[in-house]
Amino acid sequence: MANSEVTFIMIKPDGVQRGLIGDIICRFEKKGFFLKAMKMVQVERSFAEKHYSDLSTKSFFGSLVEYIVSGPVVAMVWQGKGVVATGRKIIGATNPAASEPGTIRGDYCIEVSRNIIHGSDAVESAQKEIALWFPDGIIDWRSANHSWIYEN
Ligand code: IDP
Ligand code: MG
Repeated sequence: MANSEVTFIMIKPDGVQRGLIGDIICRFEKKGFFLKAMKMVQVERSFAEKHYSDLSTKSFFGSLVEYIVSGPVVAMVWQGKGVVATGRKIIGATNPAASEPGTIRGDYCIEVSRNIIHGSDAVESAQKEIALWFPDGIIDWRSANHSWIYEN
C-alpha cells in the first residue's frame, strides 16, 4: 500500500549539536508523515562505513565517516505516501549551496560536508538502511489522524 512507504531519516551530529532536532521533526510531522521509529545513538566507524558503503570509493569517504561518528545522531523512520521522494524534497539538494530556501538544508546549513541531515534516496535503499539502523523492527502504530490526511 502506497501510504505505508517508509524512509530512513538521520539528523547528523551537526544538526543535533546545533539544536535543530525539534525543527526537523516538526517539518515532517506537520506535512502529515508519521514517525514510526526514533533513537539517539553515536555509531562506530564500521557502522558508519556500512551505512555509506555505496560511497566508499569517493575521495571524501574518510572525512564523511569522521563526521558521522563525531557525535550522536538521531535516527528515524518516517512513513507516508511518497515519503522517500518528498522527504528528499523537504531536505533539499546534497550541497546546501544548491538547496532552495524553504528546504532544511537550504535554511540551516552552508557546506556539503556539514549538511545536517540524511534521507534515503530510493525505496530500496530505505529498506536497507532501516534494517541496518533498526534491526529489531519498528512499532506498527496507526495515527488517529490517518483519515484526516488520507482519503483512503
Ligand atoms: P545525500 O546525502 O544528499 O544523499 P550523497 O551523495 O549520498 O548525498 O552523499 C552522502 C553525504 O556525503 C552527503 O550528505 C554529504 O554529507 C557528503 N558529501 C557528498 N558529497 C560530498 C563532497 O563533495 N564533499 C564532502 N562531503 C560530501
Ligand atoms: Mg545519499
